[in-house]
Amino acid sequence: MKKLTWFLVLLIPLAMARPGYRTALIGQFNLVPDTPEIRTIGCTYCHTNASGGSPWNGFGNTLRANFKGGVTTSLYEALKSLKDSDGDGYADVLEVFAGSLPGDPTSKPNVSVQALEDRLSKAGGVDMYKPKP
Ligand SMILES: [Ca+2]
Repeated sequence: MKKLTWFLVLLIPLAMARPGYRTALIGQFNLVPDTPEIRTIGCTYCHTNASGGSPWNGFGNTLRANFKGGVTTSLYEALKSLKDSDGDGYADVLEVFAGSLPGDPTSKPNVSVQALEDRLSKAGGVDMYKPKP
């Protein structure tokens, strides 16, 4: 029983801290918030494991490398860098815009880079992901 108590004491703060990053991304990406049945963004958006934690995928490492002023600022800076974190040929910002996973090379948009760049530009460009005041 004592081990279980310590496990819960350690687990609860971890479980409560990480959803804040996830919900920040949902807001910044202008996505539909989670419902009790559906998670809009899973932990594998930035982590290799479905339950989060270390290690991070390429996009998660890009965010971590830009982590200066909080998750929303680091996200915006990462997207502005036009990096292709998973090396699938699509810049992270294009994958965020298209709804594919910027840290998973098996997940990529099924339209051309040029078509996505044109659509992103018409939608407001990377500034549409600028942190909200
Ligand atoms: Ca991808």
